Amino acid sequence: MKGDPLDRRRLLTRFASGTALLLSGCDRLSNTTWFPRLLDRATTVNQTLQCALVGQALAPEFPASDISRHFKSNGTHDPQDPEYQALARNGFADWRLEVTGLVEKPMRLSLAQIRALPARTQITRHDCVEGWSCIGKWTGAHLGALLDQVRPRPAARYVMFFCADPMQQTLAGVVKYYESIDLAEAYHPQTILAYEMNDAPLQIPYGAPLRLRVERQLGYKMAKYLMRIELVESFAHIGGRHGGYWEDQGYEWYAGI
Ligand SMILES: Nc1nc2c(c(=O)[nH]1)N[C@H]1C(S)=C(S)[C@@H](COP(=O)(O)O)O[C@H]1N2
Ligand SMILES: [Mo]
Repeated sequence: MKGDPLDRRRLLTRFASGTALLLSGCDRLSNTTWFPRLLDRATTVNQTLQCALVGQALAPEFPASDISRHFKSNGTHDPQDPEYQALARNGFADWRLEVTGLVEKPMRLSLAQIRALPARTQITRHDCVEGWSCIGKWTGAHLGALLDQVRPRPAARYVMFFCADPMQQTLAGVVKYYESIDLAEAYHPQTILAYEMNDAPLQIPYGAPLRLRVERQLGYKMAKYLMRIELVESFAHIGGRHGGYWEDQGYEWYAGI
């Protein structure tokens, strides 16, 4: 922009309409019962600003022609957990997603019940912190729709995802993969619990039967092999206290791309 008034006006208009869009997303959040309370309690100028600036901004989406011919599987490819393996042998017919913690109505959902929730399909780029990217097509239930069913209690601030795959044996026992996001990210329109990849049921290397997609963050946030979701006020008492398996090893909790 070289000070050309037209360009500047265009830019400003674009910025203004973009902001309006983002703010309408935040508006929708403020109409929920829990969000204003979340802000009341936790309000920092920063958090409010973050909502205004990146609140509901969408991660880029791509045409079908961009889908990677081979999508890399990373981390766990096949959980070495007897309970998971028994569920897999049975085509996940007995698998249930437990939803617990700070919710009015804890639930145990079958895959069929999750498939019946409002869904979204998106073609997005998966960026791993190791430096590779793949584009894939994901279909899954809106996490927000699931949360609407269990009804987060006012104290809930984070959604924890507990996975089937053992990562480490410690003196305290087996450590399994886990992750967390905040409620604003949980209600983002592209945050889905994916059961399909490239129009087929999600395969084991990619997190069958259900994995999280959080498209504005790095791959390690997107927990595969989901077994349980728990709403919490804080993760200071969970695992290594940093909100995720890799966070406990020093990775950032907010892995924005
Ligand atoms: N349960 C579980 N989820 C996980 C991992 C893992 O090892 N276990 N690896 C993470 C990392 S680092 C990446 S890059 C992606 C890889 O997903 P993909 O196998 O579909 O490429 O899953 C993430 N989610
Ligand atoms: Mo990754």
